[in-house]
Amino acid sequence: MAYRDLREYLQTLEAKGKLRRVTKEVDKDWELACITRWVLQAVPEESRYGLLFERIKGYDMPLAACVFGASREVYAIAMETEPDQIYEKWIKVLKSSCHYAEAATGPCKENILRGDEVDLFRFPVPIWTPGKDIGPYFTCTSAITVDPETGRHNIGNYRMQLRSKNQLGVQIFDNQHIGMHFQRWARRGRPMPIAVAMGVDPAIGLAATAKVPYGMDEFDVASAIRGEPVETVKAELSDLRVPATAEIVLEGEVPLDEEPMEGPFGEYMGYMGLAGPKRVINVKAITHRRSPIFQSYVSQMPPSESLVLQQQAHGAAMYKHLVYDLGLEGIQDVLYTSASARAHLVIQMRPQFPGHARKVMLVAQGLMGANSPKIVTVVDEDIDIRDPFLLEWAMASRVDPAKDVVILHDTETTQLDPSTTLEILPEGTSKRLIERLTGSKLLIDATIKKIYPAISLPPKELMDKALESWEETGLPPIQVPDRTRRLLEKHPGYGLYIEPYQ
Ligand SMILES: Cc1cc2nc3c(=O)[nH]c(=O)nc-3n(C[C@H](O)[C@H](O)[C@H](O)COP(=O)(O)O)c2cc1C
Ligand SMILES: [Mn+2]
Repeated sequence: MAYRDLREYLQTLEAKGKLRRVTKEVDKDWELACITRWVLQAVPEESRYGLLFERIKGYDMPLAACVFGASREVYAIAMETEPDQIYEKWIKVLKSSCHYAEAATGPCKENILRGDEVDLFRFPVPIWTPGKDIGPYFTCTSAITVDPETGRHNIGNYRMQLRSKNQLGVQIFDNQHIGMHFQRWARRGRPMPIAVAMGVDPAIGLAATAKVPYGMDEFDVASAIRGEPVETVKAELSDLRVPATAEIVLEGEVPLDEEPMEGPFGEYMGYMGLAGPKRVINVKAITHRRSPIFQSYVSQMPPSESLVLQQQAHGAAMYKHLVYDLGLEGIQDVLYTSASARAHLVIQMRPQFPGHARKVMLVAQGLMGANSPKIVTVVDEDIDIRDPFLLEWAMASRVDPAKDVVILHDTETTQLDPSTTLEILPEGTSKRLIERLTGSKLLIDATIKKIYPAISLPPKELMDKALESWEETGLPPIQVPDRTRRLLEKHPGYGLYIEPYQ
């Protein structure tokens, strides 16, 4: 059953034990970020939960954080599936054709503010890296725009700086869909109409943080995730559709001629993003529900909510490209590692011929446009790619660096990766030059490529037998790790060799 809105979703999350309320009064300008940061830094992903800050000093609005992406498990609840079914569900969604619905009105219109009544300071917008960020940022922003040629909606999540009571700074890159829309409006000489929905039903939030192929109407994508049409209503100031059950909707325009400085702002790779010229949104109307809930995503230093959101959605897109679009054989699973801020992609596969793994990693590094991975590691199917310990073991024991590592020079990079961009970021660098920087790629073939010695664990049969009478040892019970279970299953026998390309 689809979630009707954020409120209904939060009830479900709480019932599943994955939402905690913070009842202490907190200061949104430093304390809220620090408490959230501690939860992300200290609570292991398996037990992580979303947060509802009930009392924010100076505001009467609660704030929900990490409620869509505290962990893979929380993401699965938001998507109404199981953690190991997320990629398959995404693939089903991208293949389906579900259309959004149009309603005359909805709860998001319970309050309508225009002109002088518009005041963005009404919302408890936190400072996410206190002491370093320029100021408060909206981070959960399903930004709705249309391609003026096709009328199809894009929904994308882009962080927005609170600049004044009616102006936001927005980071629009040319190669993101919002940037493609902006250029199309600019060619017509017209400011781009925009609506920013906040506190939406999770299907919309997950669509907005995923890289969906350009041209798909993302209200349709969100409808496919829900399995039922998203209800939309007309915006007050434009023909844009907005989600009927959103907690808050900001409406306005991106003008063609304004590019003031924005930042510094703590970025998703775990470093400060420096100040630079960015676009703005002039907010001309706000509509909101009665007693709205303010939602934020938590990005910045990993582990973060924004990385879980992108790890799942980008992982699904990469898996779809490799397995379904390109029909590459032997691929079992893919993973953007948790710490790498989607820079490191690991592919688990069953190589079927010499050069197979190398072919796959060469293809994968070039996919996903500006979001292509910087490092690709390929491992065999006996390696549990969700376990960093075993990944490191494979790299240590199956890689001869001189033969198995490929470095590609002068490849596309992201300007948010300080390792490739920092040297020319200082002031005076033109925006065009920053956007055309190149970096490099590291590809590691950590699969077995020749007759190899067998692993030095006792055979499965004997290991299992020892477990059966574990109690008699007098030792405390043990939990068999997934990685060991997998290794034993893939190497059950007594032989002294492993033969590749089976
Ligand atoms: C919290 C958060 C903040 C983000 N901020 C930006 C941003 O400012 N600019 C940007 O291009 N992408 C940003 N992203 C990534 C986009 O949401 C993501 O690339 C998405 O696919 C963009 O939508 P699009 O594919 O329709 O362009 C952010 C993601 C999250 C989770
Ligand atoms: Mn898009």
